[in-house]
Amino acid sequence: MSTKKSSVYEPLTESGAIALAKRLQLFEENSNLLCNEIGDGNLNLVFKVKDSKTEESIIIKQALPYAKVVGESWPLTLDRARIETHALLKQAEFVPQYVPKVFYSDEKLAITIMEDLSRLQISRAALIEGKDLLLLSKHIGEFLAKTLFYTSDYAVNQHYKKSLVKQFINPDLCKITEDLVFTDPFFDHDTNDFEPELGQDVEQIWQDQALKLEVAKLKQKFLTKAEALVHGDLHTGSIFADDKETKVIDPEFAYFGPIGFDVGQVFGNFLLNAISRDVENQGVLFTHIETTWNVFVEEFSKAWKNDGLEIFTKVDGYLEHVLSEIFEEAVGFAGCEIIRRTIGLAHVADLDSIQPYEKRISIKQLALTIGSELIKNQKTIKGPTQFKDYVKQTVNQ
Ligand code: SR1
Ligand code: MG
Repeated sequence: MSTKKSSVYEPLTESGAIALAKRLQLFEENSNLLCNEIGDGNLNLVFKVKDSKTEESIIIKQALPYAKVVGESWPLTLDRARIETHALLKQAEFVPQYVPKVFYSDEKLAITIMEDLSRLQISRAALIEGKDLLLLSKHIGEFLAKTLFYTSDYAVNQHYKKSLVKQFINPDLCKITEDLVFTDPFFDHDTNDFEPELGQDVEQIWQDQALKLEVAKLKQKFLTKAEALVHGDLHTGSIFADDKETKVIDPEFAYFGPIGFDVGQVFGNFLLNAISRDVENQGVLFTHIETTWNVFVEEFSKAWKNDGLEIFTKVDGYLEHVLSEIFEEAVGFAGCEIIRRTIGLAHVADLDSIQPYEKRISIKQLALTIGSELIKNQKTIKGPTQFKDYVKQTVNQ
C-alpha cells in the first residue's frame, strides 16, 4: 500500500477515476476499464472501476468537502479520508479477514483505493430481505474484541497509545455523532425528521428529564473516554456480508472512544431490524445480539489473558469489571442509536420501508419506547439474555 500527498483536491468524475486507476497501474496495461459512481451513503463518492475483460474491479472512495446528504451548506473535513485509510490499516493488523484490503491512498485528493466487496451484500439490506447471515455476529464479536482490545491501554504501551490517540483526533466527524446521536433527537432541533403522527411520542422524549440525564452521561463518555480505537459508525450499513464472509467498511468516524459505543451501535442496529420484522421472525436477530456479546467476551478475555500489558490485567475481578461496564454502556448507546435512527436526521431503511404506513408509525413508537427504556435501565440489564427478555417484554406490552 502506498500513501501520497498530492497538491490539489478536486472531486473525481467517472472518467477521472479511470484515468487515476490507469496512472497508478492498478490494472493490466491496455485494459478496457469501465467505471460507475455507486455511492449511496450520506457523505462520499464511491467509484467502482472494472476491467471489462477480466471482470477484476476496485473501489475508489473519495471524500467530498461537504456532507453529500445535506449539500454544500454542510462543510466537512477531507481529513476523514486519512482517518479511514489509517483505521482500515490499523484494524487489518488484528483482523485482516474482516476489513477490505487497502491498495493506495492520497490524503490531498482524499481518496482511499480498496478491494471491491460487491460479491457481498450490505448487511442492512440482506437483513431487510430476511436473510439470516448466520456467521455475521460471530465475526462481528471477534472484530470488536480484537480491534478494541489491541488498541486499548490494556494492551499497548502508554506512549504508543497516546500517539495513536493523536493520529486519530477526528473532531468534525465526532461532532456529527455528538449532535446527531446524542443531542439533537433529545431537543426540538431542526435536523430532526419524523412523521407528524410521532409528535406526542417525541414531545414525551423531550420532556423526560430522567432520560435526558442519562443521555447527558452517555454523551460525556463519548466526549471523554479515550478507551480504544472505535470504528465510530458501526451500523449494519457499514458491514458487507454473506453466509460465510463479513467485512467492516467505512471507519471514517474512527477515534479513541468508549468500547461500548461500537458494541452498542451493533446491538441497536440489530434491534432496529428485529422490531421491523413480525414477531415470529425476530429470533435470529436476538441470537445475533447474544452471539455478538458472547464472542466478544470470549475473544476479549482470551486477548486480555494472553496479551494484557497493563499490570492490573492480572488482578482478579478487573476483567469482569471492565466487561460489565462495557455492557452497561453498550445498552445505553444502543438506546441512543435506536432513538436517533427513528426521529433524527439519518434514518434507516429497516424502519422507513415498513408498509403500510400505520404499521410503520406503530413500530417507530415502539422503537422510541425501547430506546428510552434501554437508556434508563442500563444498570439493571446485566447481560444479553436479560437484554432480550427486556426488549421482548416491551414488544409484547
Ligand atoms: C451527515 S452524516 C449522517 C450519518 O451518516 C453516517 O453514516 C453517520 O451514521 C452519521 O450520523
Ligand atoms: Mg458511513
